[in-house]
Amino acid sequence: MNKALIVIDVQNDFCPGGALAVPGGDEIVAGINAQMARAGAVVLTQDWHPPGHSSFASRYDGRSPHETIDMPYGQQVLWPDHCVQGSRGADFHPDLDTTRADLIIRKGFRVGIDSYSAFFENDQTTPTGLEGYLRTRGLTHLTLVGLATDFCVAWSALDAARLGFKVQVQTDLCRAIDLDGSLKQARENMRAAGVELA
Ligand code: VGL
Ligand code: ZN
Repeated sequence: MNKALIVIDVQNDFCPGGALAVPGGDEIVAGINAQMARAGAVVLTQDWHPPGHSSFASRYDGRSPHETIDMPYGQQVLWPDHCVQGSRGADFHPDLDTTRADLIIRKGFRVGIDSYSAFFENDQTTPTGLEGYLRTRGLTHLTLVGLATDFCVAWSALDAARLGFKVQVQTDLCRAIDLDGSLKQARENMRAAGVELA
């Protein structure tokens, strides 16, 4: 069995009522549970920021969420405070069947750098360790689901394709933030990288 299901950031803060709510974010939970029950291997990712994280607009005077700033590693979108380590918002959605997970990988835990992708932080060089985990288990075919399609799911899918994994994004089990055309752009980038949008 060489297939893994990667469930991206299905956390309270990305669901309706959360700090960075993705429209319809909670609608995908039941479908993801059903998919997990059938999968050979299951990995969950968890956005996990320290208080005062450098992606939080609240850290800067006169800055608002969704503005872009220059960071040493490139451009960074600013967000409302979200998924703060140990907070309720950082918990998985209460209906997500987390018992089925073989691995939970946390990301964005360094204060000075964000990590959308499950594979690399936003400098696109600092690894999270997920690549090694998948390779040593012989997991070569990845299906990605979760939140948000145009940020953490897309960045994870693009990195996975670049690393040589066979990648499918199951779009009916994803929901998007869609900031200034980011969903369309993400879909184009994924298609161009050979990611299957199912
Ligand atoms: C995400 C923005 C900030 C995501 C995480 O899970 O897509 N987006 N942090
Ligand atoms: Zn985040």
